[in-house]
Amino acid sequence: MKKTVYSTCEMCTGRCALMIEVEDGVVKHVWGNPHVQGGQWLCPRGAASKALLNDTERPQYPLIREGERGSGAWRKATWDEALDYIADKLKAIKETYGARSIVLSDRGGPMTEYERTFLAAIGSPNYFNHHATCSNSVHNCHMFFAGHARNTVDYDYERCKYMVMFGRNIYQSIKSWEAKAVADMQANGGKMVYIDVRWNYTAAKSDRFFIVRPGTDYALTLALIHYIIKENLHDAGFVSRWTVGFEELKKFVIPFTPEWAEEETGIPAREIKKIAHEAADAKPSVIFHPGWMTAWYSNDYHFRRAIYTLNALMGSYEAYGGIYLNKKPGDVGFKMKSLITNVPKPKEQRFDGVGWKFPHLSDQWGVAQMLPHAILNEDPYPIKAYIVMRHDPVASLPDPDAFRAALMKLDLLVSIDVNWSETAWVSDVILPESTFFERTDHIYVRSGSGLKPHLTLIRQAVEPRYDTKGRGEIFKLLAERMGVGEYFPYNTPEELAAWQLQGTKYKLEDFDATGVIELSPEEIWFDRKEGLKFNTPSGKIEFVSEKLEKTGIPSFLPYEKPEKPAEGTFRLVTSKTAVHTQGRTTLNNPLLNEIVNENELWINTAEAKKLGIRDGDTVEVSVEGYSGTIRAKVVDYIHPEAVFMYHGFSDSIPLRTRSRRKGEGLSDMKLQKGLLKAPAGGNCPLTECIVTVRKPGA
Ligand SMILES: Nc1nc2c(c(=O)[nH]1)N[C@H]1C(S)=C(S)[C@@H](COP(=O)(O)OP(=O)(O)OC[C@H]3O[C@@H](n4cnc5c(=O)[nH]c(N)nc54)[C@H](O)[C@@H]3O)O[C@H]1N2
Ligand SMILES: Nc1nc2c(c(=O)[nH]1)N[C@H]1C(S)=C(S)[C@@H](COP(=O)(O)OP(=O)(O)OC[C@H]3O[C@@H](n4cnc5c(=O)[nH]c(N)nc54)[C@H](O)[C@@H]3O)O[C@H]1N2
Ligand code: SF4
Ligand SMILES: [Mo]
Repeated sequence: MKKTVYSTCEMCTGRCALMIEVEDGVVKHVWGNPHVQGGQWLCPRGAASKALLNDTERPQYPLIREGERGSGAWRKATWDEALDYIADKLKAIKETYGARSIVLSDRGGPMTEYERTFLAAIGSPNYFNHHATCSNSVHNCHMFFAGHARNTVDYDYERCKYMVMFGRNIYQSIKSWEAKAVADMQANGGKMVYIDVRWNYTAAKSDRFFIVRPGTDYALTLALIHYIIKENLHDAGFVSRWTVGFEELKKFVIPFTPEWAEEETGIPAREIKKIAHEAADAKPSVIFHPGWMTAWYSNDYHFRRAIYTLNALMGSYEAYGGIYLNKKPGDVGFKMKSLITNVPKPKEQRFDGVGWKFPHLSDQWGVAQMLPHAILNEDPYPIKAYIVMRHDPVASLPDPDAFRAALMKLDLLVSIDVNWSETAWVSDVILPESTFFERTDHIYVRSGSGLKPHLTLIRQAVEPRYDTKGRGEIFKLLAERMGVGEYFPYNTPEELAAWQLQGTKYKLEDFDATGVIELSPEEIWFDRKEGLKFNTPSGKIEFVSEKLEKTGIPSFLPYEKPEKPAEGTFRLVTSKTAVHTQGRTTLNNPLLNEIVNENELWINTAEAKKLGIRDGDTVEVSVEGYSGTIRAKVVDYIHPEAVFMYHGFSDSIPLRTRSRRKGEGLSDMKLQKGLLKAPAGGNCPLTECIVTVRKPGA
């Protein structure tokens, strides 16, 4: 029998809408959902998702550790046994040290209700997610700047006339629906300026591309602000209605001329002026795209404020072709029940200092890199148990040896994953989750549904291939064992959907036809004269934020030159290939591994020549205490101060035979030694990493 199941892709967290073709209980093919946003594309990883379902090299039943942590000695357990084991330990830990000694992290995003509800229900405030290595500082900055997280605003790409992107490799670090929207923008005549420290596919597709000196984008944005204000190129009406602190901003940027920025960034002053004029001509249909990954520099928090300032100066907020505030179901009077809002919020202080030591950082994301310090020093209090849900901190945070060493001191470490993650490998219990083909999750408001909010969910297409369970069942069963089962008011995903939709006119079956429920047939735009909703104390965009200044952080930060690496040393820059997700997630996927299975170190041609390195040579890359070798890729289009490699690749898990094939390789995270730190925005400063490159024997 044939059927079509509409669902959501989980090969990364882009959450593209899927159409899955099933025949006689077997997935035949996976397509983008043609009913969503004019038809969804899939990237190579989405297209290869069937191989994850069929992979024999994923955990197939619950496992309890038998030997030393990390020794790879496991015993097969039943679900009852594994869940009892976890609950007994958690109860004992809670009894002795209090609920706050239990921490939980996940991948973040809208599909996290079960685990966050569980943690709050047992009384711990200590939820955090992966954002310390992704966009913490972008989120935290925009909260104080405009009262919104990064992702509660979105971009009206299709109608944008001019976009400037700073290190947002949109055509390679893909969210398919977003890449398509940008392609549509370019097809509609929109211009794209791209700024990166190296060439990549996005650079190739842009109208103008500039190689910037690593870590100096802040100088570029300050000069743009300086010139825009000096030449009166800004949207004066928007600025006076919707911002506070313009006069202070104007004064602050006086020294930052385009000529000064040319010295810092290497981008000619005339080009900086040209960007300012072109953007101003296109305003307000302009996007200064804040991107994410320049979040990995220490000065990032204020660089972000500067990028968002440019959008405010252009009047792009809530303008056609600009940045808009995401529309929520509440904006069309729709209310859906959620598990998490039913639980009282735990009141204790958090382990990571968020809300007290770091009053400007949000508990929505937390600061993961504080965990090792807290475990090892019992500061501010003992942490004894850690549940890791769809997150692999050992593969995604810098300095994995330091992180792993702290995990070894825990009384309980549990990983819930579909793969053998690096963190799972050192856990006490692995709970294998059913893949997104094999489970139905709770209903959520689809990200990217932006102007027309719509609901969707992951829906089960086939029976679980192995002895795995979905997260809805896992956390319900754990909650029952912990005596807080009342917060999980369902027995099946269908019952949960009915509970969520109670009091609305919808039913689960309403998702059958297209995979989504559109809550608004028309785009919703707020009135730019009176109706913008900035959740700041002034209700406006705050160039000057008294609230921020009260936490000891200035509204404006003077520019500081980044360190120039000494001869033979380089700033290590990392990012993603188009066919893999993050550190380990898809590396062992049989199809994707076939396409890309080896890493390279990009190095500038002139610098390579100085070091006697030729294209294809094996080179040694080191920091104090760690070194490894990798093949050199000698290229013209990378800044001479930087070397680049893709993230992940080195794989230490013997059971993953495909990605392990090339041995442990060179680990970018191990090179990022000592970077489990938290500068102003809460991000790990991953790019503050200076490595030595040499030809072995030279
Ligand atoms: N050096 C360096 N470090 C980086 C990056 C970089 O470019 N360079 N990128 C950073 C960025 S942007 C991010 S977002 C983080 C990401 O870091 P993580 O959040 O740790 O990475 P993910 O690959 O998204 O997934 C984590 C785990 O989720 C598992 N998983 C996948 N699908 C499912 C599922 O359906 N259920 C369950 N239970 N588990 C699942 C995967 O197998 C994987 O083990 O890494 C960051 N770290
Ligand atoms: N295929 C694939 N797609 C993905 C993911 C994946 O793992 N694989 N992950 C998803 C996730 S979680 C995220 S967060 C996004 C991330 O998507 P992006 O924000 O595009 O992040 P990266 O791919 O890390 O690319 C960062 C770029 O910043 C550049 N860069 C480094 N230093 C500087 C600098 O000083 N200035 C400037 N201007 N540029 C600099 C790097 O060279 C790199 O090209 O991608 C998402 N899409
Ligand atoms: S970007 Fe690719 S891997 Fe990520 S959700 Fe979309 S199709 Fe899946
Ligand atoms: Mo990310």
